[in-house]
Amino acid sequence: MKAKAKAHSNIALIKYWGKRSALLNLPAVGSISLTLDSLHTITTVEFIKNLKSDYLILNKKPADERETKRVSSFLNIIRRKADLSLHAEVNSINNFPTAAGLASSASAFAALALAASSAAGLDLSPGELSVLARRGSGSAARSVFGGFVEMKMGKKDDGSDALACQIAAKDYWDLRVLIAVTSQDKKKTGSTDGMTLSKDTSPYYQNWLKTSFDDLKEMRDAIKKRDFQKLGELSEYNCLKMHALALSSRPGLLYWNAVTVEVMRHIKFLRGQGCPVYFTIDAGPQVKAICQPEDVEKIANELEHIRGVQKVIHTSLGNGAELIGDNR
Ligand code: 2P0
Repeated sequence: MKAKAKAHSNIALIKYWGKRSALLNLPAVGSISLTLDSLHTITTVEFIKNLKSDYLILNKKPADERETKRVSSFLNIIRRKADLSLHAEVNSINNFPTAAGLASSASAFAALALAASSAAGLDLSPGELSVLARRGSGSAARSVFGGFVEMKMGKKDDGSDALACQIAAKDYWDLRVLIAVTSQDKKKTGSTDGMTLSKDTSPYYQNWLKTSFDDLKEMRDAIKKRDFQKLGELSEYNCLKMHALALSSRPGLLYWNAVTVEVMRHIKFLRGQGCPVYFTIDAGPQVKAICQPEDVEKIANELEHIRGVQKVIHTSLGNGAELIGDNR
């Protein structure tokens, strides 16, 4: 009753911001992402007889109560499905600093969904696994798949059609992402709370929902045609629109710092010089530069020299979640 799984993080080109149901964690909009090879989580789950409660070790340290509770609630979903009453020991390691404001819930819940469901004896299809991972974190539903991924908002109340699917595998198009880390501070408002606030208070929320369909359609088209300019322009547009929504919440949510803005400006400047590079930013201060392999070196060098940029992480596209090691 033990299994080990690995899943990669992802960044959304068309963002998920807003829920149509908080209870089942159903997104109010679809989203499109790239799975990232360099950022991953490896999680081992073992259901053990006579264990009094679930026990979580995060990055080699016992997790705090809040984190343990979140994982335990997620395991309850699996226990119900598998008709299992045992508690589990969960050991999870990220190969990137959790506090660095890089998405960790996506890779964490995708790896946990696969490891825990396998350890519980469930044999889920990738689609079923994506539905399960979504219950832990919306973005985790996408990390079940590799390469180019679309998350469907779904229409059903039970959430069975709110799942991700692969648009294209990573080898379809060799894109690169350079992550400019501008701060290691923990953010004050997490995504879940931020989304609720935007839904409840932003005067732009309904238009965000309405315009999401066109963005998704255009992005699918850009990927189909391998049209880098279109993919990049649309990523920036959708990213800025999401941040405008966050900013227009009450009180306003500002996820950027001064260096974030400086990096955005520099990316625009490089583009003006004929270098094809575009940015996207999640609910945090790090900037992700999207580019093509031939421009990686030049762009990384430029970003590293911006004052306040702490480091630049290079990544190509990664695979979906997979079982690793000896699973019994
Ligand atoms: C995204 N984000 O599409 C967007 C863009 C952040 C900004 O998905 O509440 O941690 O756990 O479902 O998955 C982050 O949201 O939120 C996210 P929950 P999650 O990547």
